[in-house]
Amino acid sequence: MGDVPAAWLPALRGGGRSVAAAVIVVAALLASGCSRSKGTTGAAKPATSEASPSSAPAPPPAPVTITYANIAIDHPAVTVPVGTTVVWANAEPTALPHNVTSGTIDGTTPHPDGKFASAPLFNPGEKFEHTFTAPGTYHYYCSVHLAQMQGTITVG
Ligand SMILES: [Cu+2]
Repeated sequence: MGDVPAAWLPALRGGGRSVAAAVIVVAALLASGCSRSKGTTGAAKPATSEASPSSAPAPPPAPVTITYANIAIDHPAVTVPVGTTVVWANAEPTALPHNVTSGTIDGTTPHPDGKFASAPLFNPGEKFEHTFTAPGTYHYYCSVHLAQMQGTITVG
């Protein structure tokens, strides 16, 4: 214990044993209360981390893969839900690059519409992907093989 303030001395001398005891009890409570509050704070952390959101956002639709092989599109017309990521994979057995260009072909004249486009050429083993966030009908082609490689993605 530290020094007792001078103002308390008369009470202590006057047979105030209970007052002295009360001072000790208060001091003990303050000391233990201080350490107890630290422990409580630490114990409270796991409780707050257990809180989970009541409604998690719906997961995005599974990706859909379109394969380019033998200068052809395996699924030239696909329908997917909004939010789907479409992956074009070049699976040619030999070194034959392709591309994905959004737009249509009129006869032999391509009309790119600028909605999406892969690199000018992507090689066997490489991929291009695009996520469709709005409903609609999207046309695309490979500008290297206009006649053989045209497709449509219907989103909705
Ligand atoms: Cu091609």
